Amino acid sequence: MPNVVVIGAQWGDEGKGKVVDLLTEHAQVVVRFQGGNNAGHTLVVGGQKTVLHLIPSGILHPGKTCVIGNGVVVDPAVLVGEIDALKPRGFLKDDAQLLISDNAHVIFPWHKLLDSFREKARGGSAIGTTGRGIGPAYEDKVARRGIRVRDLLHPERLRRRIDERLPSALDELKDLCAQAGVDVPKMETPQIHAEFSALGDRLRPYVHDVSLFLSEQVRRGARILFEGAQGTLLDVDHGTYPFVTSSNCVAGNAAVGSGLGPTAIDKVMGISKAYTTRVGGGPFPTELSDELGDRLRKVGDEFGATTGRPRRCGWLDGVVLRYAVRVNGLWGIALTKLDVLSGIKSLNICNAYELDGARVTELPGDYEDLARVKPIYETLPGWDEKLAGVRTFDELPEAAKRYVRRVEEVSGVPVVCVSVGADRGETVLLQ
Ligand code: 2SA
Ligand code: GDP
Ligand code: MG
Repeated sequence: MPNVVVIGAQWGDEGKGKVVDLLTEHAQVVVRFQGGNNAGHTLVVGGQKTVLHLIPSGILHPGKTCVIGNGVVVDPAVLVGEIDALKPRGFLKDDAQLLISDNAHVIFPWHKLLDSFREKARGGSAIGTTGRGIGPAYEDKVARRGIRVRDLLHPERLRRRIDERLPSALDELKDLCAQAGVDVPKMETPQIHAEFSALGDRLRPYVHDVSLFLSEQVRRGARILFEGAQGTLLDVDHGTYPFVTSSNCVAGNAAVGSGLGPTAIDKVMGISKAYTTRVGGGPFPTELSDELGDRLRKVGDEFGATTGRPRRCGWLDGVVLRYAVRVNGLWGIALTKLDVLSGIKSLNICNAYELDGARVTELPGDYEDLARVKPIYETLPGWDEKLAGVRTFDELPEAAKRYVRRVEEVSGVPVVCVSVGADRGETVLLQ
């Protein structure tokens, strides 16, 4: 297997964690390159479930190196919690298995407070963020006032940098708290400094120049897997702006967010559910706000892996898939959760939209237009058989085979793998 980027082809939660865990067998290094602990990546191995938020989904494989790249925003308490939860279970025995970029930016308490209070202030037009401080942390990075993982290791610098940032964060919070009619939460440099330098001490053994490490691995011919978080339609440039996350989720960012050149990437695999989900606000043309949507949520267990929020569910959207193929340069698709569609009499796939009386086959660029489109569906026969035991393409019911083949035609790229259950083994490889 060459160096592969695995990205979400929809609005996230496509099953990237499961696919990355599966592919790790064929790689030596797994890298997260964007997002933070807004992500929830679920791995099920032998019936045992692990949800990861920051540590790459290769960590259940002993001997594989997991890397948190410079493009990630790190909540150090969450990361320490994740490390501490893995170790008693026998994972991450060797600390050398985890590397954190010294250039990754840190999420501080003001980021989380700003995230939550701003969402409250937005009222009905809220983005529906995860409240983890992701947006405000990326804002500080771009505004050139962020504090990085490397700063946690230098107490004096850290104190100075908290001192520099805290007053303006408090000013904004004061306004937001006044609007919300609540007291401003207490935040002072000494407490934050003590807490974050202690966390820095805990993380110290893992902090490295990740770009240097990765380039050395590439030179030696190690196979690298890049693990995307969220999904293409949540990308800050290419998603349904402004209902997006604050990082680039598309494959091109795998290089930037890990400190490698784009020539290190060989292939890009997109992950798509056999239907569509979205969590948070924003347009979703194929959403099913009826019993069928409820059924997909129940059978597919569609609840946020980080916040527990119910996910919005709908039919597969071919316009979205083709767009994901284009902006990521997808070579193939891993189609997940096909099992969830069992028992539905007929299945819709959206192939185009109607907008102001015209048929459009590309994604409208403005969210207000996307909110107005009417999906144009084609209907395929469903199947009753349960798919969890299926391991080869030939074993799939004819209607399921037809559905998979239609996904290939609509998207224009091959389906390279079909997932029929949450467990690592519940997978059908086509290529
Ligand atoms: P944020 O917190 O600033 O990144 O939120 C901005 C938008 O991005 C969406 N977003 C996500 N969408 C799907 N899954 C995500 N991870 C969790 C999961 C979500 C959860 O795995 O289920 O538990 O709720 C994720 N993270 C961010 C978010 O909903 C906003 O629309
Ligand atoms: P990620 O963010 O893309 O890693 O996806 P999440 O972990 O947030 O959400 C995917 C959910 O679907 C998790 O609960 C997985 O365990 C589950 N899952 C993944 N693949 C399949 C599948 O093929 N069938 C079923 N039923 N569940 C799956
Ligand atoms: Mg998720």
